Amino acid sequence: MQLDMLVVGAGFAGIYQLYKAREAGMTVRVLEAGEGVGGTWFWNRYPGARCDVESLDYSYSFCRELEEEWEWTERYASQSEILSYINHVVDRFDLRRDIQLDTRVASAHFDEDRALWSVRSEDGEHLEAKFLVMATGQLSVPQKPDLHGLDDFKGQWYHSARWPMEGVDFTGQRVVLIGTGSSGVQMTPIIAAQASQLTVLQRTANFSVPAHNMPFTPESLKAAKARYPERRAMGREAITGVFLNANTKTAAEMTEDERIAELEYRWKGAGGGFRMLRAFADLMSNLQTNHLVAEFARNKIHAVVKDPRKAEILSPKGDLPFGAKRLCVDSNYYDTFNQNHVDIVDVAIDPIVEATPSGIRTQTREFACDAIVFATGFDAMTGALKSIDIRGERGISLRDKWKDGPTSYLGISIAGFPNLFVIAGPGSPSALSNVVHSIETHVDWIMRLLRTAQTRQVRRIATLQEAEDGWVHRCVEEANKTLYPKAKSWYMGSNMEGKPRVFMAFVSGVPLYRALIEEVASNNYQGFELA
Ligand code: N01
Repeated sequence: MQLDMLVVGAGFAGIYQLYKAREAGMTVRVLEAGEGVGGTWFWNRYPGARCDVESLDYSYSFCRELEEEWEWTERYASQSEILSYINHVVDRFDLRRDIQLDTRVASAHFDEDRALWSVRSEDGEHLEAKFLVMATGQLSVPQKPDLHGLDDFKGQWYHSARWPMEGVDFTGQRVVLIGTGSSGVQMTPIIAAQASQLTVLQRTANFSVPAHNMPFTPESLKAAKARYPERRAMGREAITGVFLNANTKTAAEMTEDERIAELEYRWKGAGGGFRMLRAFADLMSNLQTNHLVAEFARNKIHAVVKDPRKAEILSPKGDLPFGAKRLCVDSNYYDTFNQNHVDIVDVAIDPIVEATPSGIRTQTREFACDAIVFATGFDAMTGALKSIDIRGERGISLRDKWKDGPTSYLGISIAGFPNLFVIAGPGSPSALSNVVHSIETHVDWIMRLLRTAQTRQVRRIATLQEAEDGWVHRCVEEANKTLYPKAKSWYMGSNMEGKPRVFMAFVSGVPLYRALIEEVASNNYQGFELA
């Protein structure tokens, strides 16, 4: 079957891409590995899973009626509510008929003579399309430590991103949880409420800030919706695509009292969450300013966690800049460790050795348990794209091309891979932004490019190598102006052994990024060859 466009992935990105391509009169099909739509929100069903970007922002902005009719119940929606929302969107716009579930793409090869992408599923189905859009997500391939002895473990083990559909009841169980990123931080209080014993194994303490989640009342939701267009417009002009009331002053421009007041306001009064990252204009570029915020956050941990031993383990070390590893946003995370049956263990100093039939063994201790939970994250940014055998011009393989780290032009296209586009991929601000906003930006931009191509009867849209080199250089340059590369984070590939260490996102924010991609478009798609 030959289509105008094939889209891989039916999460937020693939669904919007389908909507826009169909609107443009294209024949489209979305191939999705899962048995339902939703991407991240389909797979990540662990206890306590919810978004840490406010739902009024972490939602599509393309349809005013959709914004009006959907009733978010909480400031930060739960996984199940977001999944219901995505399903609602799919049905409301009659998108389901072009989404093929249970279909994992194995390969995608570019046929140069016919300028067509030839795509095969793991089941052997073959499809062809003029354009291939990878909407495979940044955090979709789970990574689990290769733990010796796990097969002999007599209890059950789970990964946060492959949680059983029917849920897990930990009532009365002894649970060992490995990992203290966003997933681990969110599930800790919920598992603690059920388990008889919860031991959290932490390799690196990260910063977590209070979410201050709360239900909407009919009045508060109505009031927020009345200002929706303004809210969206302010989001578009904000560095992360969400308006967080950024302080435009550097720390040095404020007095000590003003600095503390600003931090307290953001921790509590302003509503918590990512607002902390906007506390000072130079927070992510000036180590001295960053230390102030890190110290403030460490003091907060010590104020909440009564046991000084636990508080010390939970406090991030001085070499981790605040926010350089993705900030966690929590509800009662630190307070959970005040319960006697919840403990934290520093496995950086006492490394995990193996699983045993009865639990987990570190170098010096053994933790007997009934269940092991891996909240150990993902092969981020590149994992999903590299899991598919993608071959472009002259049979060049994406896996080979990206062996030293991902390269792209504008985070959207890749030299040597004509007519292929990536939504919210490496080299774009997506990982550091409200990803739904970034997705809409990408899809809208791609669709304009495709309309131009159609008008000019272009069959092949190719990225020039020098344009890609320039973009990669620009991304590195922008990252080096900040403190982000100082952390061992998934942004850098440092969460996985053997993965190249490269900062994988465009760090300088959504408005600058949008200006740059607009400039490319208005300069006759500079950096592309339209043939
Ligand atoms: O994964 P992570 P995540 N032995 O990579 C540890 C998004 N998200 O699933 O820091 C011991 O952040 C690892 O230790 P270290 C969000 O963008 C969003 O939590 O590498 N420990 C770390 O503590 C987020 O950033 C939401 O030293 C090991 C943890 O496992 C991203 O997804 C919710 C280990 C992994 O943390 C990923 O979050 C959830 C090992 N061998 C996720 N290997 C919301 O919207 C890894 N670790 C709220």
